[in-house]
Amino acid sequence: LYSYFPGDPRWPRSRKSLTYAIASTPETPAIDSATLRAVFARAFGRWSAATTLNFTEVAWSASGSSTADITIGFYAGDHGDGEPFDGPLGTLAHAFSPTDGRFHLDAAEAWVAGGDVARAAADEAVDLESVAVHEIGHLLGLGHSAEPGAIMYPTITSRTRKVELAEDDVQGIQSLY
Ligand code: TQI
Ligand code: CA
Ligand code: ZN
Ligand code: ZN
Repeated sequence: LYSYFPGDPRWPRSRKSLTYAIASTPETPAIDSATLRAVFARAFGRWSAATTLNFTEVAWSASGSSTADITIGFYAGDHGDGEPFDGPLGTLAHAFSPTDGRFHLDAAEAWVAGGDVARAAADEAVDLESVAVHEIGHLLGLGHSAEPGAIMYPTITSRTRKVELAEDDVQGIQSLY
């Protein structure tokens, strides 16, 4: 079964349209920017298909005054929020609960975007879209699920792709929004 963050935080019901921006940090992996944007667009699309929410990419503002609801960025090691990343594998990414909107990815991972992760050269290759779909669940207020088939189930293996919402994820998000 799905769960929520303590206190059931959620985006206000009046906010059906949320915006996101992809930060250009120095640690952003050398993934072609069109591919990167397409992966996040597909990941958000899976959640919008199950709800009345919709997500629009807006430009990242380097001045720090980004108006996006959700900000996505790649960082290595200690990046100033008290939850340092740990190099390859271990923690892959983390997302804060609504309505914080921060979504950070560990720049040290062997990210695979839009390709066939099972055929990736690195044993530690991680499928970016799979992690993004899971973290977006957190950004929207879902905690972990006890259902092994769910996107929100707290296990992921390298070189594995898991991007389809399970019935449990759909029920969880529909009960929040
Ligand atoms: N990051 C953890 C996660 O997203 C961070 C975390 C730990 C967390 N406990 C939490 C977030 C409680 C919210 C609430 O779960 S991770 C998975 C999964 C990670 C883990 O890098 O370990 C996925 C990233 F679910 F497989 F464990 C993506 Cl899919
Ligand atoms: Ca890591
Ligand atoms: Zn962080
Ligand atoms: Zn999680």
